[in-house]
Amino acid sequence: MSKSDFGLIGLAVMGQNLVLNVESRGFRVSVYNRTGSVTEAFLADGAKGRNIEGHADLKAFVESLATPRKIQIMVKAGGAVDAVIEQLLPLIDQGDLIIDGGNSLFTDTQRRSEYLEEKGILFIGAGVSGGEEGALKGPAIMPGGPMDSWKIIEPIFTAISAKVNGEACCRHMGAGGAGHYVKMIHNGIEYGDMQLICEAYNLFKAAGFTAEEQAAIFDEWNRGDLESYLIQITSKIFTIIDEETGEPIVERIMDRAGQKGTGRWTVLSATEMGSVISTINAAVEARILSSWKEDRVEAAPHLQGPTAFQSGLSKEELKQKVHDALFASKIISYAQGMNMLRAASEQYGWGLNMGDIASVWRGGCIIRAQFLNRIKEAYEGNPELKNLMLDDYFKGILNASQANWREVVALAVTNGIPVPAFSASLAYYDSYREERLPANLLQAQRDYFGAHTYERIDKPVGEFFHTEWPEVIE
Ligand code: 2AM
Repeated sequence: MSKSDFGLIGLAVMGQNLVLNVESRGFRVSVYNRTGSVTEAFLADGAKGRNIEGHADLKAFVESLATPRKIQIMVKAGGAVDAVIEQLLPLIDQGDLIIDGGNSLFTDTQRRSEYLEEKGILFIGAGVSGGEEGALKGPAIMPGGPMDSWKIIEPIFTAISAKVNGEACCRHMGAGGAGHYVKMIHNGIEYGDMQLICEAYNLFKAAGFTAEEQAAIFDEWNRGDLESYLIQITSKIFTIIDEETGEPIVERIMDRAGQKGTGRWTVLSATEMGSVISTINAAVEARILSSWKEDRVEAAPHLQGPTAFQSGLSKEELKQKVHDALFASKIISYAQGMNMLRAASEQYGWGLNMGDIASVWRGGCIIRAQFLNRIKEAYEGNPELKNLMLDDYFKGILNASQANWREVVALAVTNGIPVPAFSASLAYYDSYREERLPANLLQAQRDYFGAHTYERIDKPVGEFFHTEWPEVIE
């Protein structure tokens, strides 16, 4: 029997669907799973009658692969990846390629890259996005690792990935952990997009919009400049009625959000590098706050706020203003995310290409959206673009939206409706365009208690001054 073109270890749903996707593009695939019964079930069901062979024995699995072997690991992120790598090492040869397609932390990927390079084993850390359906029909793939390792898997990954205008949503991102880093930022941005949509919904709900009306709004938005997968599914969510109660299902769902941690990793990495991603940060914190359900229920009767929602706006007016607030905030979130990627690229020497990243995110993944075409164009037009907000298209949108955006944030604040991501985005916008921030006072305070010195606006940069501040008498 001929050898397989590709091997995959880890047959949870993502793994199974990727196997089916690879096989459907004309490749022979071998599979292995720690628990053999899972492999058997897959062979008897999804893989039945297809060019897929399963193995209960890892050695036989490895031997079934054509060299250089291409083995993708799709197991739980963390120690399981290391465990599988260790099991493979005695069985594979120098020049074989291991791909980690899970949601690994980029520093783990950096470590594994170095470890395997020493042993002459090729390694690619690939972010894969698109959920179960994406894995089956075409995900966005963000591979990182040495270029020559990438070339080995490029034909298969290009074949299985999503396509936009005939272009594969899969490009080599950079060395080492670059692929998993880009995937991490993708997830952070996904958190931001979702939270912004939730804030729009919260305002609409307070203003008395029915689920049906909201389904129509998001459907309309999905046909305009906000067109995206997340807006589309949001529209559909509002159309689903709970059979038991006859209410929209969304109103029966517990308001306690889960997270697997990639959003938190994004925030940690941003803090470490001194990047500002306040929209994503707000989204991560909003999830954490949502999980304090019992505390919130307990606090609700004790802490006062405004009662009846008042806006003085027609529903049509409110809809338009919320649209502008959402779109402007989304631009800020992406501007922050792209700048964080650039900072990481400089720090780790990855040479990330912003246009390529936006291009890969256009299809297959959760944040896929029309507007990524604009981001791609912005960075292709000016690879050195300092901030997405300063690109002509995005600048135009922000300038045209800012008045409505402010009005929405003010309205939310007046009515006691939390809009952490809308307002964090607006504060970033207003800070970034401010020539003079109040950090002069901050410098005075630092000089007061710690003699940290300060620069003066009327003296050359780099010249430091100190004031003898009056002694504080307690
Ligand atoms: P299992 O079916 O044997 O549990 C998602 O959990 C996937 O990762 C599953 O295919 C699971 O295999 C696999 N997995 C989790 N931990 C693993 C480990 N330590 N070694 C090998 N596979 C593991």
